[in-house]
Amino acid sequence: MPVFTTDFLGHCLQSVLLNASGVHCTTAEQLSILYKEPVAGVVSKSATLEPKTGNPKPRYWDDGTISINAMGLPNNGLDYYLKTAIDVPKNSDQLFILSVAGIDIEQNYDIFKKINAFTEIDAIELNLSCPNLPNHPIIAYNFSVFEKILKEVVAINKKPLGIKLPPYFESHQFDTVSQILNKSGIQFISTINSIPNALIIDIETETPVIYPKKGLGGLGGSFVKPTTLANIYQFHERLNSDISIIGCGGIQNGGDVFEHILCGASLVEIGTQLAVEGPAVFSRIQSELFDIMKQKNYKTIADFKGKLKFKETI
Ligand code: RRO
Repeated sequence: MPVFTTDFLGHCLQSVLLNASGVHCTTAEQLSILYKEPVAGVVSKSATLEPKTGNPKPRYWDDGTISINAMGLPNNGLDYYLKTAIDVPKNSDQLFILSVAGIDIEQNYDIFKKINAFTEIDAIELNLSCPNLPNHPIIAYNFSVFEKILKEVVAINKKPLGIKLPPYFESHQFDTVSQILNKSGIQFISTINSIPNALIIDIETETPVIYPKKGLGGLGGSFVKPTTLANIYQFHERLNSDISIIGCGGIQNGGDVFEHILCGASLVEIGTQLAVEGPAVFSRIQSELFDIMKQKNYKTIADFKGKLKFKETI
């Protein structure tokens, strides 16, 4: 069996797989179930300072391949997830990654002040890309606000820190965001969050499939994989080598994980497919990835990480 030598934040991990924040990670029970699977760790549902019920239902839909959601950050509040990090048993080499998403800038500062005291938090994923909060535009698309928040949060924070990014599309966006990230002092990025403000329609009822935001929601699943790969690849080209990349978007099988790693991801997050298939997805995908590595005679993740090849011109 191939050996995993993925080094992430100084941890030598037995797996490259994580759940995507938002899926199977809102309660302590859901997180405890994930730890029993071959995962590198878990990512909790993005927490606000106080518990939040989220948007009205129906707010999630999938057809087994793609998903759309406008959940609106339903979560049990920061204190709940800090307590969960202490209470829920895990293997010593699995990570607890706390996802946080202050609903405004000030709240992010309050959240970070509170987290510092908790040794059980291995890393923080700061979500600056939630697409579904009415009247709250995606912070990571406003580069001056993005830079300001990063600077102030890094000054307070004492934990390994990553940023969950929205998808970007233009090379000038990758240039600007990478410049901000390279001087920020963060340790990793997670790319991508769902593609914002998509619309899926049910022909029979002639309505959108979800209710909030007039049906507009974040798109996930197989359709988003090419956008994810392009984001991983373009950040891998531009970011300092000490900033790791977690890839997230459109993983359905071991081949998809292989592609994420080829583009430069150290770890990957699984969202829609976890919602569709349940926690058993992790052992299936892990063994599919091993099979591909075996066929190609790759012994470690480092053998192919970031090593995308290009065709010669004819
Ligand atoms: O809860 C949500 O509506 C949500 C969040 Br916070 C996020 O980051 N991404 C997403 O697709 N949904």
